[in-house]
Amino acid sequence: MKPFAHTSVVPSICRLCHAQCPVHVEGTDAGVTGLRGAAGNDVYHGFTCSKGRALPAYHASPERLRHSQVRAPGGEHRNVPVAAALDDIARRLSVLLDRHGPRSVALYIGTHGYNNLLTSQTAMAFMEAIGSPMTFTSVTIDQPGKAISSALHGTWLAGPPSIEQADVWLATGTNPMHSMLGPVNPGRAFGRARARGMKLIVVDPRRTELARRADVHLQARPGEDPAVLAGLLRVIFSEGLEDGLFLAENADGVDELRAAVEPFTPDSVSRRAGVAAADLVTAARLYGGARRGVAVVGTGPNMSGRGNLTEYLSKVLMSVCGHWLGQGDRVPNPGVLIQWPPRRAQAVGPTPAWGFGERLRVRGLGDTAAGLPTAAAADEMLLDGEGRVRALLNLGGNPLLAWPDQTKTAEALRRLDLLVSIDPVLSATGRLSDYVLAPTMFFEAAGCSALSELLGAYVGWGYAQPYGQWAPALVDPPAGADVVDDWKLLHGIASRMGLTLRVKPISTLDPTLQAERAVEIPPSVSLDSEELWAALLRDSPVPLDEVKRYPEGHVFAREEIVLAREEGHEGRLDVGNLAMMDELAAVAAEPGGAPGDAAHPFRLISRRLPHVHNSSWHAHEYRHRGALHNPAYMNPGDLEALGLASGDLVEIVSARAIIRGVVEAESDLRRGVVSMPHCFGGPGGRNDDAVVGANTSRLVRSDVDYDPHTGIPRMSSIPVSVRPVTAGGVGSG
Ligand SMILES: Nc1nc2c(c(=O)[nH]1)N[C@H]1C(S)=C(S)[C@@H](COP(=O)(O)OP(=O)(O)OC[C@H]3O[C@@H](n4cnc5c(=O)[nH]c(N)nc54)[C@H](O)[C@@H]3O)O[C@H]1N2
Ligand SMILES: Nc1nc2c(c(=O)[nH]1)N[C@H]1C(S)=C(S)[C@@H](COP(=O)(O)OP(=O)(O)OC[C@H]3O[C@@H](n4cnc5c(=O)[nH]c(N)nc54)[C@H](O)[C@@H]3O)O[C@H]1N2
Ligand code: SF4
Ligand SMILES: [Mo]
Repeated sequence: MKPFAHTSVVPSICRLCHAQCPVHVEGTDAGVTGLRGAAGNDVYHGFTCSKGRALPAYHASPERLRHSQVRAPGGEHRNVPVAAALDDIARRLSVLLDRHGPRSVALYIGTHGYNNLLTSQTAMAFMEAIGSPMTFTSVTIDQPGKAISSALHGTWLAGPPSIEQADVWLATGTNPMHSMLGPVNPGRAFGRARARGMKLIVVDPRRTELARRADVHLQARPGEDPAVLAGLLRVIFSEGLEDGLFLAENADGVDELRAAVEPFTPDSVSRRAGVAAADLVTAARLYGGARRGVAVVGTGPNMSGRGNLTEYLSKVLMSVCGHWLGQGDRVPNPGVLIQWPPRRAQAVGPTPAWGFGERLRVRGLGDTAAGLPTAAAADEMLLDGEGRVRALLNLGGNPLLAWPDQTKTAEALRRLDLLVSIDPVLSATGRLSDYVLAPTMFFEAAGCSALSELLGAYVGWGYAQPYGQWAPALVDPPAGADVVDDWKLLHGIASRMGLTLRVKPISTLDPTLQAERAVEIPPSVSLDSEELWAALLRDSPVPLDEVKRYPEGHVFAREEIVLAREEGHEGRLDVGNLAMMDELAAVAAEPGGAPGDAAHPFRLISRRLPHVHNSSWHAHEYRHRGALHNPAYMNPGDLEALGLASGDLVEIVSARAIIRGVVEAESDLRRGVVSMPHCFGGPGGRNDDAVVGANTSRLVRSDVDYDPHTGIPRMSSIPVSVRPVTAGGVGSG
């Protein structure tokens, strides 16, 4: 019995993005008709965005697959009963495993694989059951520097202050106002923090919605973030703003760090990054002078080269200033659905960042703290020989639009013996897939706030309170639809292969406990999704049944203060990691600041739009000048110099490819950059259409200018030139 049988407005959770906003869904038992923010919620305060408010439209969309699809020999897709699809997929996977071994089968967990924890946990259990190490995720083409820098620097068990506790916030290349990757309801959270005196520093080539609220906006050239952060550290040391006591007790490598930042004088940073030296000094004084602070890095710098170093220096800034929570401080979120390790004022020392696990066959890459390099997944499909990847399970991702180097990705996906996507629409990747398995969507499935709670593991993200919410399935799938929850599709394949899945719990982060408490699902045993959630959350600090008692979401009465360091504890942070100091020396030795080579004088940078989520659901809500394309935003001065005006069609040329874009004036951008959203492009990855947009990943090469460990190539700050499309004159990318 679904809740709409009883009432017409029901509380639930939006699951279009990681923010998981509580919402009030209007509908009947025939379907959802409307959606509002959950006014009265003490954490989100009624927040929703236009994407969330469009969920009812997505549910009803004609684009939405009501049946799984099989690709006919001619390339077109037609309906197939899900049972028949799973039979054939299981048979073909078994043949590949027999003939070519486990490495021939790879998994890619994309954004909507992650957004649904049951699915990602089940998928990892599937890979373990077949013995394949080839799991790729969007993490290594997103912000791999986060996990790498934590491994190199070590972690502070008490964690960072929340937005309610911080006296200063340094945001480098992230725009939570649009991305929602940051504190919950970022507009309100930053507004309130600013009102109580928190200082805000933003480093971004664009005057973003966050930068407009900043005390200091360092509108630096893209890719110069290591120099900017090293410059801040140098001022902090030279003015004695470091926390000497914290460093003496908890960190190694201070002398190495001091020496390594020495070349980054305010004047030299000013020259290379194009920011005023006085602003850099002001920012350093604001940051270093505060008691508790946060330094957070986003996708921009992670994709602009040297992302590990930028993320590392950002954590080092927190440690050098002793900005982490200390003994006696309030723990923002002691945990509701997730058991966090006890918060103590002590360091866990560095752990291996790379050089372990599966080796890839290209570019010397291998497993890392952030996972296997997704930028090399296409190479693993293309390169002949022992171990070639021949099948890919694509879970809620869209490789053809999202992976770097679109041309190579297309060739690789076409070469596969078997490509299976789990996706509620026929995406660009779906069109190349042998099967597209149609899952249930959003309000047809149960969900909870565990994902947002898990984001609290990262500096600057997640809940500032012990908040939890559960949302049961609200509506049935459309009449006649042949769809099931994503994880059941994977279980269906596993059952047919005779595999028992050992699905790891969500509620604990301890690997030993995860292995011990795994939920066994033998072939042909069926659980319903609510039972699986309950099993995977059975060790939660607040029992799931208690969370369910508050359908509107609830702040639970859990209080914790940071404990003292344990007697005899020896873990120390490393602020002078050798590899990072070497990389910083390499930055110091580069001239920096060059806008690109003469042939490619602009830098194309990534950005997000408030009403579009990566490649999903472009046909709804989002329109720019009546079309669905991703504008190429440029400074009006640059447009004028090129003889261009908003709405003009241009060619954007990199060393790799040419795409077409429609330029749009944006005075918030610094000159010399082109800012263009990613994950656009037409059916099958078509790029020559100013109506549906062009794919910026086509401009990227994955085998030059990549990180030697995570493999992430330059996906932002790409050297390009821009030229008008003259009538009749152009080819397409
Ligand atoms: N509305 C919306 N929300 C989303 C998404 C979406 O597509 N739409 N995507 C989701 C995903 S998958 C993720 S990972 C998160 C990402 O979340 P964020 O990292 O906050 O992403 P952006 O909002 O694109 O912010 C990146 C910023 O980096 C800047 N930038 C680009 N290059 C550089 C550089 O070299 N240096 C510096 N300092 N800045 C640079 C850009 O101008 C931009 O303002 O957002 C998530 N949320
Ligand atoms: N050049 C460049 N490239 C980039 C980026 C950039 O900034 N610049 N950003 C990178 C980042 S941060 C990321 S995370 C990746 C994104 O990489 P991906 O995750 O591979 O791409 P998405 O577009 O998010 O793919 C989401 C897919 O999930 C489907 N979907 C929507 N709802 C559901 C659902 O309920 N269930 C299921 N199963 N599927 C659903 C959508 O139809 C879509 O096909 O792209 C990366 N690529
Ligand atoms: S930010 Fe928007 S899309 Fe994301 S969960 Fe909230 S309402 Fe949904
Ligand atoms: Mo992402």
